[in-house]
Amino acid sequence: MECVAGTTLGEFIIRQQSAFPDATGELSTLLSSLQRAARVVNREINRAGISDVLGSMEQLNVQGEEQQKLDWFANERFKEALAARGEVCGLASEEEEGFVSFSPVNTRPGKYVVLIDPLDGSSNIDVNISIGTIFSIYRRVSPLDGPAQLEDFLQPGCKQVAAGYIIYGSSTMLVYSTGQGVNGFTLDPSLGSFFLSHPNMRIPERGRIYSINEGNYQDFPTGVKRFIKHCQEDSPEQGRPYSSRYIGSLVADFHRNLIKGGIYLYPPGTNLPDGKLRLLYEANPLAFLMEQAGGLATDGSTPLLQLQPRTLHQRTPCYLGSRYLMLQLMKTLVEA
Ligand code: P6P
Repeated sequence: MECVAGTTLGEFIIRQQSAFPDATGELSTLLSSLQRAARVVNREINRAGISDVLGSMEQLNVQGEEQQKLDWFANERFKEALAARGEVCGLASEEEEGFVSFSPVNTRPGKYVVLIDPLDGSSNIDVNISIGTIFSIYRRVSPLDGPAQLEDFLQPGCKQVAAGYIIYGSSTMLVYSTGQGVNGFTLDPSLGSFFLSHPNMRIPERGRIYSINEGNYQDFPTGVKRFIKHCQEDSPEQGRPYSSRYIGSLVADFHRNLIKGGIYLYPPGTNLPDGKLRLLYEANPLAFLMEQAGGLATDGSTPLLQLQPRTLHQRTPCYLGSRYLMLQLMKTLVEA
């Protein structure tokens, strides 16, 4: 599909939908709902220092993590936006213990379910580091005439119909895919619209960046230690060594590596035997984007998109990145 810069996200969604005659427009409306909520969350993030939304809610979320005020705010805005139009029958969120079932709008049951990390990396809010929203969309598998069921949410990542993220950074971007490649849209705050700024995003085949919390080095599997040693000793391009770049905000690390090339690693460890990242609303949507952009995504032995989820908040080891680096990593993991 021809990508014309200056195209708004809404125009792009409509043009992409017209490529599928059987499209009913419901997914397009769903994506537009996400866009509207993103604008509201973005405004609140940008005012965080002057409005009373910084800091903690003085309570733990379902993960046992201290819930930031903006975590709660973002969760409520996306939940409201997705419940309002009728395309979505249910939502699973990092901030909700169980999934939330939405009442049908105009008796028309929603065809889709959405899984979301409403504000990933929120511990970085108070220090003004980029944070993000990550979303994953599936067509429901339970009977259309009833409420959402758990099976609608526990589908393997390869069944996603769309996935993406919003990064609230030096500029605010919405990056998503419906399976026809990855496209990035930048918010023009003066107009309140997202404009196509990064058409057909492809991750560079190699890249020189590895992203991992090396503070956990002693805990890494042997293969990961060997891979890091390879990065520190080898030079992917004549004389230009690899660089270690780790922000500690998943969407920011992912977005940089998607554009510049590189690899993001969150391995298992003693205290986190399945790693830290959540399969359903962090690893799977980013794996979908990574594969759509020409990269690879694995848990160290299986492609992430092939994993059969067991529970809503299950964690997974997560390796995402440029094809060359990922093949190097997997070779090292097998040899270990
Ligand atoms: P660590 C933030 O809490 C997050 O989920 C991701 O955004 C980030 O990549 C990761 O955790 C950082 O974890 O253990 O390195 O601080």
